[in-house]
Amino acid sequence: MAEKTLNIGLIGYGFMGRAHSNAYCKVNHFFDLDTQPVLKAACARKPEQLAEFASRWGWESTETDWRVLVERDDIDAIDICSPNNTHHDIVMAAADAGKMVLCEKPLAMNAEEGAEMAAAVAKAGVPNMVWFNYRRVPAVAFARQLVDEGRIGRPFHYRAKYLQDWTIDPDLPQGGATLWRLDADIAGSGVTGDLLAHSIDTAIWLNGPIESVTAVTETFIKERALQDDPGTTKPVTIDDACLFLARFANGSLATFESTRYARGRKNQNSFELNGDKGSVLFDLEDAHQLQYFDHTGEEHVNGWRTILVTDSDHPYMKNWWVPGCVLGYEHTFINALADFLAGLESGVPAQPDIASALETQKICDAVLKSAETGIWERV
Ligand code: SOE
Repeated sequence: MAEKTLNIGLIGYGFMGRAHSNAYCKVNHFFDLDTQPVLKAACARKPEQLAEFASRWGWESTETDWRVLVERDDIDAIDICSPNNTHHDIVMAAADAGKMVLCEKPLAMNAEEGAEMAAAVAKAGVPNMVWFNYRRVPAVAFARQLVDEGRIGRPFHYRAKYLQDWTIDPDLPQGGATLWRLDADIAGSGVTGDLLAHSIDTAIWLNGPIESVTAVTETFIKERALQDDPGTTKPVTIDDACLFLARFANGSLATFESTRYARGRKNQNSFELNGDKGSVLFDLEDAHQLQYFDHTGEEHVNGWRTILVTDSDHPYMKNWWVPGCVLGYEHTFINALADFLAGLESGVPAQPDIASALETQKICDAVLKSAETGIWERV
């Protein structure tokens, strides 16, 4: 049984508000932790929807102003699930109030904001984490284990794709409660911050720092109506697609591709890493397995093998079901939260924290800059 409690104040009740609420409800059912999160207060601007959300998930109280939430004495940690243009101000205020911070990705609108946020939490000495949940897919963590075990050897190539298709319809509006990801003033960027930030976080976790990039972006639909004012249209300034080349500090080369215009691709987040001793291939649309090529065995029987990453000695799996029973999207948030709480107990902070997520933000900025300048940019 958990001995301590951690009072959470959650901001935002959309897709991520639900994913995080679920994690707070479940984490102690599956992980042995000293700390039990308490769903203390949920915060959002629309009182009716907020009340419905709070009662559905069991939040004890509500606030409609995040500044009030941050100042509450009974809140230990602020969890930010609101749109990207709110992250900076909330983190700054939360750090100032001495609260722990859990922040959704992308960290910020740009690296300048991110650097201020990293400095603020460092100065306040408050534990913090950015929810790059795909690190917590057991098969992705298992890929990292294979890298650490030296099974990939000297890396040569990294190939990442993050493909979706939900914005192809030109009649889809932008902005508003659900489509703010299409509005650069709120999201900061398009697929670069929303999708490639995930790919970059995974890539630098598996293969180390990225030194330089050269990118191309495209906005396919140039104008969209506003969700909140259908009669008015506004130019679209997000990147609908972004492709970039990168050089890693370890000498390997990478390609990254992301779009919301790949018809038929719903959430294809995939990567392949090729080294002299072996390769790994992961695809979120087959999230329970990892493809592994081992070149160290006898040549005539070498081949790609598909590893079902569900055994109790695979990452995270001893906390879940019996072998062969696969996890889903929501479990990645529970695993992430378990790591955060375990980090509080061990004193070894869960990653990526804000300082580490700033590296991803810097790469996103360099990518967007390169798309403008047309030349290689150093990170
Ligand atoms: C966008 O469609 C989105 O919801 C991202 O914002 C998430 O980070 C990604 O994991 C799934 O797709």
